[in-house]
Formats: sequence, structure tokens, C-alpha cells
Amino acid sequence: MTPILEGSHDGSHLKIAIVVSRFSGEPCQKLLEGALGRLEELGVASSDIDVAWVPGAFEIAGAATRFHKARNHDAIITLGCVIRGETPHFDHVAGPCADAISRLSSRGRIPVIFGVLTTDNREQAMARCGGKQGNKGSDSAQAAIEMIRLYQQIPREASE
Ligand code: INI
Repeated sequence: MTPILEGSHDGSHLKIAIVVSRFSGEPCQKLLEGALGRLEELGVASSDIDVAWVPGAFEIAGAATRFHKARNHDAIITLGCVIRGETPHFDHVAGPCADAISRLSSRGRIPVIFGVLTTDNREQAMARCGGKQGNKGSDSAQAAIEMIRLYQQIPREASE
């Protein structure tokens, strides 16, 4: 039978880095609360979580890359919020942010999770950080644990 690989949601003994931008205020704080709450539910010790605040979404990838190079964590969760209605240069912030995080994630050494909201307005953002549409921070935390446990089952080159 074909083996099916799937990551569990067991967060015990895992070290997690979170990079969160503060630009939009409340939505970012709520994304972080959602992520920390879910990590705790899944068994990650608070002492095994490092949180780095950055000014805006544009700075997230740089800090995430530093964590990636330091090799002290099992996954990196990126959190932030870019609201189209609040910036004339939405595309210059949201696009590069997503592209850079995607490139880091694609290296495949550890999971790098994209928990950055990109919305048309603040109402949509609030709905996705603990409102009607759930909490993307919480979802990102669960995705991080699942992907760590999945990667543990997929062999990689020793040199990576
Ligand atoms: N940063 C965000 O995180 N969200 C935004 O909506 C946003 N807007 O509206 O421009 C934003 N801009 C700041 C940017 O991320 C950098 O912090 C800034 O350009 C300094 O490099």
C-alpha cells in the first residue's frame, strides 16, 4: 500500500520563532495572541518560543532570514497585516513580503509559515484575526507544527 505521510499536531519539545510586524496595531497583536494560544494548546512550552517584533511587513523576511540562519528553531511563523485601503504602496509592501517569505520557505530546511494578512480594509483584517473568519495566527501555529512533523518524515540531503 502507498504510504501516506502526514504531520501530527504534537508540539512537545519544539522550538518556534515568530516574527510579527506592528504596523497595523490591533490585528497584529491578535494574530500573535492566536499563534501563542494555539502553540500552547499543542504542547509547545512558552520558554521554547522566541518572538521578534518588526516595524512593518516589509521587514518580516529579513528577521525571519536571521532566525533561519541561526538554526535555533524548528519552524518560523511570520505574522503581519497589510491593508490596501491604508496605503498607497500596498503592492510594494505586500508583494515583496510574500515573495521573500515564500523563497525562504521553499528552501525546505524548516517550515516557514506565511501568516501575513493582505486585505482590502481593516474590517476584513479584524475578521481574520479572531473574528468571523477565525484567526490566521492560530491557523499558522497549527500549520507550523504539522509541517515540522511532516518534514521529520521526509528525508533531506545532509548538506542542506
Ligand atoms: N507595513 C505593514 O505591515 N502594513 C501596511 O499596511 C503598511 N502600509 O500600509 O504601508 C506597511 N508599511 C510599512 C512597511 O512595511 C515598512 O515598515 C516601511 O516601508 C519601512 O521599511
